[in-house]
Amino acid sequence: MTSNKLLTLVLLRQAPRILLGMKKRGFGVGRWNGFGGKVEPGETIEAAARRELLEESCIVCDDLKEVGLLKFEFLGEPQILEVHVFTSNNFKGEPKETEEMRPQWFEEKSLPFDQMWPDDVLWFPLLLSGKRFSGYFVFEGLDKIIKYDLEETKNIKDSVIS
Ligand code: 8OG
Repeated sequence: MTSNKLLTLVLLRQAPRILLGMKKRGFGVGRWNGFGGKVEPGETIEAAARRELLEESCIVCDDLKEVGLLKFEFLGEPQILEVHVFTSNNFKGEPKETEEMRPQWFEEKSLPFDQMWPDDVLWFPLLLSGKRFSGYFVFEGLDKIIKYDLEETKNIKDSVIS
């Protein structure tokens, strides 16, 4: 039996820059990523995305757009991670370092993909060009993708990727 674990991920954009944070602890430590985490029981996915963004970067954003749905299977692990990806270019506050993340603005044209999750180089181009997308990635360990599907979607919920 597999079950899905719901997670959020927020990428803030201020063209031509995008905000990433260096993950300082826990899952994904040592990698640059957007801001996000687990959806709590009783919480909507969007509310979780706002809360995690605030907790990890001190930024308030009430204008999130859901752009992607990514699923991750790790060989030997029963749980599938289901990551709901949001973007926004409308937010308040300056990013501040927290216990979880050290924020830094990057030029969209020179993202540090060699220090990001290995799937990111595949779907970031879709996000950066304003597309919606769905993906399913099978990992062996934390560094190797052995199989994946990725598609542009009109409506994330209509994705054919299970
Ligand atoms: O609460 P925690 O820090 O463990 O949440 C994990 C965060 O990492 C959450 O924002 C979702 C995100 N995440 C994954 N896998 C991947 C991935 O392959 N690429 C990116 N960019 N983010 C990921 O869990």
